[in-house]
Amino acid sequence: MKSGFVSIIGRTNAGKSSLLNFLLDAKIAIVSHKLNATRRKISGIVMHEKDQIIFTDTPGLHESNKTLNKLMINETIKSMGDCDAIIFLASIHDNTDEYEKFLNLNPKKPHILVLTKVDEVSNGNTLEKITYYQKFQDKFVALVPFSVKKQTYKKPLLDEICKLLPEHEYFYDPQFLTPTNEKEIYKEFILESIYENLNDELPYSTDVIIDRVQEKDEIINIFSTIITDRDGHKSIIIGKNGETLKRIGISSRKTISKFTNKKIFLKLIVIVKKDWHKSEKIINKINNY
Ligand SMILES: Nc1nc2c(ncn2[C@@H]2O[C@H](COP(=O)(O)OP(=O)(O)OP(=O)(O)O)[C@@H](O)[C@H]2O)c(=O)[nH]1
Ligand SMILES: [Mg+2]
Repeated sequence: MKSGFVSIIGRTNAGKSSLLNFLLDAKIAIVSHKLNATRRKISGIVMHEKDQIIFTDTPGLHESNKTLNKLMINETIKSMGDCDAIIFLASIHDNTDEYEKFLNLNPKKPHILVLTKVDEVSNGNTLEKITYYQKFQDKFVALVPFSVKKQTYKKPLLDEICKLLPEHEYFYDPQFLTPTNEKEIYKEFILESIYENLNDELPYSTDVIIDRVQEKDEIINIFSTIITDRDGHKSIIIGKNGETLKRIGISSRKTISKFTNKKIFLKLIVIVKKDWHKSEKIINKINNY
């Protein structure tokens, strides 16, 4: 019996959160075509035959001088050390630069290189890309092509990962889907809905706090605050006659309800805290709420 921790690392938008949801066969992580959707790590427990893998999805690697982004990148770099093995995920469209940047971070744990989104190119292109990466073959333990969309190569990937795990009793009850607190997951789902419903830069000056959760038999009451940094942004989030906030609420409720299998009552309010994303103290407070 094996059990161990695997961090999913890669540049922003590579498909890390999609990979975690796919391996879990459940949605817990925020997915968006917009960059830097994942702001904090989130973990999922996957049972593969007799072994247990605890995957951690991390914020994408990128360069930025912004306080929020720097804290996100720090979290990812820390996750590279807090694990037994790493999956480095690159999109099939990427050249090897992103991977070389990762190698320059000096990963101390063994890693599997996964080339994802192969559904978007021909088999010939995939093979050609694989040959580019062959020159790094003494660095990675295995190279696995992958596609979340086509749902291929799940077993070979999990087989390879299990080879890297230590013999250990299960860290978590195999029935559990995630060790991450449910409040954290509700927060991600509401943020995902903000990414879906607001344009451009606005989601980046916005975050979510879960103030209170009351679980009753059939219904969960969730009281949540959306924090933004300008009065103008608050008006946009609320929208004409509250329409935008209503849309954000409806789609968050749907995702949370699917996850919990319960009816959801969701109360959303919007507050303004000027430049919150420039304050390390406030960001840490939001992340640890
Ligand atoms: N065609 C295709 N698209 C994919 C695949 N995996 C992910 N995507 C898309 O890629 C985009 C980014 O996916 P995410 O899972 O949010 O990427 P991420 O690496 O977690 O991004 P950050 O959290 O921003 O770092 C989304 O639009 C996904 O639908 C895949 O296998 N095939
Ligand atoms: Mg992500």
